[in-house]
Amino acid sequence: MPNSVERYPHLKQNDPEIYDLIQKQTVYEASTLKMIASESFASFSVMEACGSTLTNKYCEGYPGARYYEGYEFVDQIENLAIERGKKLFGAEHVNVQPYSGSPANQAVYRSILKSGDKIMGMPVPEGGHLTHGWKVNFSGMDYVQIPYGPDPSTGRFDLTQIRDVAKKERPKMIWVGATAYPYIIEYKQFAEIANEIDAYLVADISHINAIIIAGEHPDPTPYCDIVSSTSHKMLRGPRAGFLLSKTEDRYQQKYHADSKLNLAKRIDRAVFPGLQGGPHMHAIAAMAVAFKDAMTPEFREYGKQIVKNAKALAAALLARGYDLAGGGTDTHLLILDFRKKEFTGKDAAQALSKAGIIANFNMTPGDHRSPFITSGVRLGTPSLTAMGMKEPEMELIAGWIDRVCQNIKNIDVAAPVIRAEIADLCKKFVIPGITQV
Ligand code: DSN
Repeated sequence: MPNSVERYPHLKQNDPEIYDLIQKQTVYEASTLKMIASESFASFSVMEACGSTLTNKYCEGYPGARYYEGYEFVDQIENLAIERGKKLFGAEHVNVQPYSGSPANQAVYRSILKSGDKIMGMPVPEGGHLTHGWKVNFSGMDYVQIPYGPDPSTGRFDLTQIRDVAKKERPKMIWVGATAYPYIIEYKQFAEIANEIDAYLVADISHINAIIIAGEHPDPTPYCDIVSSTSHKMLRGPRAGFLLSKTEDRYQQKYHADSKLNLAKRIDRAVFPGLQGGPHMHAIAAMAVAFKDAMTPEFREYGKQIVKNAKALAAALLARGYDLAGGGTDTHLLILDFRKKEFTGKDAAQALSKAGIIANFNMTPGDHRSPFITSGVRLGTPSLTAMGMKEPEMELIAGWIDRVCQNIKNIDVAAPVIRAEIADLCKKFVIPGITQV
């Protein structure tokens, strides 16, 4: 077992129940295929920083302007995270304090909009995120979402139609970002649309930051007023968020003439004290570590291989007769489209899980089934790529997915065999943060 090494001796002694459950989850992750598109594997160094003594420290405020004493070293840590973030993404301003992606996005709203303003974003069933204006989220309750999404007939954005909606509705902000869109997002064209209507353009790159760093996806930073991201998912940092932005607000006179604060300062104020208290210094230190790792040639290679693997998996599934949303992928994820099958996305996700392929059911463009069962399954390659898997393994995985789908009615018989084969494959790979070498 790659993770049989005892890593948490104090925890084991003090709280065997929690220790045992962590061990079980670790063994589970090390012996199955983690294909949830928003997951990957954090390194040992990221986890060590995350589990460090920094968890004890309170230091409300920002470096050089704290409300608690004893900040000499934590200021240096936060400054390092900020400087590395600026260098990595070519950003003018970086805030590393958001507790995660949703709080980061809350701060976006609070820094540029007023309650009741119109925003354009993708509804969750179309592939957007809760915080992009979905009705059950604060963003859909306090702001008015003008929805857009991929064209059901192509699975891709129709920029002419999006421009028409934007010009008619004139939202004050446009979100560009997705959780289930397998294609390239053309920030330059979105920026042209935003410019025509004096709207802020905000990218949420949580899902795709590593492939942007690797040069496999267009870079939003030159085109967007703000870029929001998580630092977990494919970036392989801690569960936290960060915001990149321009320093000055190009719409200061139009929308914020009453404020003496520029965009960067308004973002900082929105995060603290607007929404949050003490920054999570353990997460900020781990984010600095992840930013450093992301500057290496190995990380760029990982980003490139994520896309190669997704394309190889897509090709292998198409070759076996499966439909994919939009017909393929340009990114880290693909959506199996089971609209023509008698089984649902949920049936398939549950059957895959029994066989050791862990993914999630997901709406597919043009879906006729409800979001609670769907006709799609979202598959991602970041975790497999972090383990070192390449095109030959994608071929094997497509074969296992096919066997699961062919045996969905007697999955309880088929699953244990497939699961054992998958566990055997996983043993051949070094899993970051799990395999001790
Ligand atoms: N829950 C994440 C995802 O799976 O895409 C987004 O925050």
